[in-house]
Amino acid sequence: MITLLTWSTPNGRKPIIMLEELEVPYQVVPVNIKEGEQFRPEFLGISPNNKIPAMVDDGVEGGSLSLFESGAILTYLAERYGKLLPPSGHVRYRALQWLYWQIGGLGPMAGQLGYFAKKDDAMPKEHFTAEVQRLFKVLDSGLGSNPYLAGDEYTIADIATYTWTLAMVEHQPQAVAELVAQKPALHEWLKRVGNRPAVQRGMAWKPPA
Ligand SMILES: N[C@@H](CCC(=O)N[C@@H](CS)C(=O)NCC(=O)O)C(=O)O
Repeated sequence: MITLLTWSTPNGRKPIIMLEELEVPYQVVPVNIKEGEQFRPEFLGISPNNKIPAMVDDGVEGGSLSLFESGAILTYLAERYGKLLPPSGHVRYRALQWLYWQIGGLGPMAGQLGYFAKKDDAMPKEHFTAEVQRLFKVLDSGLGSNPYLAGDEYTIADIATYTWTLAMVEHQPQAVAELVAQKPALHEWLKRVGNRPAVQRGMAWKPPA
């Protein structure tokens, strides 16, 4: 059985969407990062960086496998079930390219914008707004006339990038709404990915009250 230790954030939703796409059994252990549960020793034993998501798969030959970092978890699940990341070829490497771009670029910059948007200091707010806008333009031009980031195929790169792009559209509209309206490739991609039933189930997941 696969156990996800996660919360309802852009990074936390990625493996939920993935497991919904794969239609395999899994359970979720909520880790309330607002209450500091990411610092509990039992969670740190799995995710020493004190961040969600993390995953434990106890159905693996050679003993149970625990992982942290959403990109590693998505890659593992894609390869374990043979879906959403081809084993070789152009689509695989384009998907990995965009996955790393999201993990190293869009996610951290969007996270910083979310943090500084609530503060009084204008300088970091402007800096991270400009950076997120730049990354949105990169995303739009990267899509070009393709339906998905790696080309014709929907992959783990779309899952990873979607949760953060939507978070910006919903929570930082002052920074990105106008831009998205002017970028048909980006706008259509958001709709295309957001219409997938598995994505809708993953986005609707809520921790128990
Ligand atoms: N690069 C990591 C980032 C994970 C991350 O930033 N998680 C945030 C929630 S979205 C978190 O757990 N924050 C709690 C903390 O920093 O204490 C990944 O992709 O998994």
